[in-house]
Amino acid sequence: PVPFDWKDPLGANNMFSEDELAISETAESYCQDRMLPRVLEAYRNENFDRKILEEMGELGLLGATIQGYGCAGVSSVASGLITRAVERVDSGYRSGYSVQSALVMGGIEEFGTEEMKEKYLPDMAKGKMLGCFGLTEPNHGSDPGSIETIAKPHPSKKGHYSLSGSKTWITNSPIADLLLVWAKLGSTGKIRGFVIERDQCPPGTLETPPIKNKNGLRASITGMIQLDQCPVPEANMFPDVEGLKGPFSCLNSARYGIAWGTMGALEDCIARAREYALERKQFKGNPIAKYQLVQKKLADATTDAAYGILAATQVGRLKDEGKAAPEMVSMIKRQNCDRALVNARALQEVFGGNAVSDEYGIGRHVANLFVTQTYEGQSDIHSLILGRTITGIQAFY
Ligand code: TGC
Ligand code: FAD
Repeated sequence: PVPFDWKDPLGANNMFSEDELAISETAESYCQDRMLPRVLEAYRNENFDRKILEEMGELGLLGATIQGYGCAGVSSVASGLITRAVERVDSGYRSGYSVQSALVMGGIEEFGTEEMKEKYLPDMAKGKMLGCFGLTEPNHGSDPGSIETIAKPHPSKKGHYSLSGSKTWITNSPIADLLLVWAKLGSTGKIRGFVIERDQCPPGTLETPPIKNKNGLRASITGMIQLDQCPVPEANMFPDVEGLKGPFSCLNSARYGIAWGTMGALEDCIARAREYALERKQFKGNPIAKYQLVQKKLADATTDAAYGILAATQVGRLKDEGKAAPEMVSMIKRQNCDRALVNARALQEVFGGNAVSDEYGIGRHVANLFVTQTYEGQSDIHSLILGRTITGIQAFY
């Protein structure tokens, strides 16, 4: 019989092209050799090293699905494999990478003018210019249709809008050079996207204080965006997209990436728990891996990771053929985040008291995976998106 490989239980590697496997290997080697050694310190000290994005840029891993502008132009499955490699190390590193690649570069590529693309994408692809994506506000998270940040004609600067409002829980905001901010245009009340260059903002009009002391995602940097009559050139508004379609189109790609990434984090939990269970002995010198209850935890987690990879691969293929409905993305984002979190929590038990030591890595994944289940649409919100499409009745309001 064909031997079973617990690292690739359903033979997903057979579904990837040679190019995709090569890209995956480049990403995995970089992440294991260069990122992994930094993560414990970064997580302890809540320190995001922006050089990581520069290093990823040097390898052509940023904005990788974009054609041209210094980007690699790879398939959606290849970008999923990169995302999985990054999150195998840490969801916080994947967060920094996803915001740069999917939310900001992806948004500019889809909705920006040719001038914006030429001006920003090549430097962003190199990781020399960092972006953040500001949608969530202190009073509006799951319901971004109600955001209050407003753009009006600037009272004194001709050809400029004046943006006022505040955004919270924004990944990369304290270090971002470019801020993609979603605000309502005063004249129409419709949501529009504005690309703000930090170094063009006069003092006092833009502040991005960090949010410290997080109990998850500590290797990523998170903050607020506070805008006080910030002047933004009219040319920096996305010209043709209005309403929630703008931010949600960017989110389709980022949510797709999270479905891949969380499987990387879960696979790392499985590998760590398996190794620990084979080494740790209890009761007459038996490795705890001998006990059925421990084996069931590994069987459950390995099954969910394998199914999750197959589903993400299928949606990736459909995405490239223009056949992926946004609800498919909701389905894999919800399922993979939920299963990653449930299984990581179960595998944490395998480590006994040692699970509490950060040296074992499992607690870090569990805390991170709570965040992945919450941002980009909390799982219950994705349940309602699916419920709405299944029944034709919306349950939000
Ligand atoms: P709804 O009526 O559903 O839609 C309004 C308009 O938007 C269009 N639309 C989409 N377009 C493209 N892709 C999608 N997935 C779309 N979903 C909706 C829709 O067609 C409609 O267009 P139009 O032209 O008719 O106006 O709007 P709603 O207000 O009823 O939405 C409800 C709900 C709950 C589905 C939505 O608001 C939602 O998804 N909430 C979750 C919020 C969220 O995901 N926030 C993410 C913030 S960014 C973030 O977390 C980044 S973390 C990054 C990291 O660190 O990795
Ligand atoms: P709420 O909307 O207040 O929801 C609280 C709870 O109520 C949730 O469980 C939710 O599912 C539930 N709920 C709400 N409405 C309903 C309903 N109608 N029916 C049933 N249940 C409901 N945002 C950005 O814009 N950019 C970023 O880069 C970004 N990065 C983030 C990084 C981190 C570390 C974190 C924690 C968040 C980040 N976010 C970002 C914000 C994130 O997208 C929001 O936290 C998320 O959308 C949920 O919004 P909320 O926190 O306001 O929760």
